[in-house]
Amino acid sequence: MAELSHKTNWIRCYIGLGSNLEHPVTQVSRALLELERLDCCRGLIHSSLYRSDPVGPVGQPDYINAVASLETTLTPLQLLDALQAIEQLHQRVRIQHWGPRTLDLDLLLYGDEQINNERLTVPHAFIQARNFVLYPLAEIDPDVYIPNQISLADCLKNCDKGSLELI
Ligand code: ROI
Repeated sequence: MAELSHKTNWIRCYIGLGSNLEHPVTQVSRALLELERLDCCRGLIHSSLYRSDPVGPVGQPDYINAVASLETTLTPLQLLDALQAIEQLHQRVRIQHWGPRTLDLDLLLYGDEQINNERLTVPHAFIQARNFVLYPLAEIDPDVYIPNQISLADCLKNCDKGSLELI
């Protein structure tokens, strides 16, 4: 009898991290450790931490941003649930649209999939417009494929680095 073989499908994903409340460097560093420990996930890599000017309402503190990448066997919505559970561990509260937050974890890319449902848009809707996503992403994977969009190199040409700085 032929040997039964089971091949696990690992999908590489990219996650944007951001924080501008309650010691943002600590929030993002802790979240990276929590991502590393997620069930059904392996091979975490991450960018440096960056300081960025806030996009959104004026008067909020600067953000600390990073991008992480991992492989997962979770479905997109299972991964989203896991990311939201980590946000909850960081006492994430949604008070103001685009307002300050202790921790934001955005699923940027899930393999080469395009996803559009009421909970999730992948690639992330603003991936092309945000220097605090594009530059850290390029640091860890300059050749990453962004489905149905221009190359990361072209996105970078269109997106000013502004005052984004490595910390
Ligand atoms: N601005 C910056 N610089 N970094 C973020 O991670 C970030 N996240 C957000 C909004 C409020 C849009 N602004 C941001 O969700």
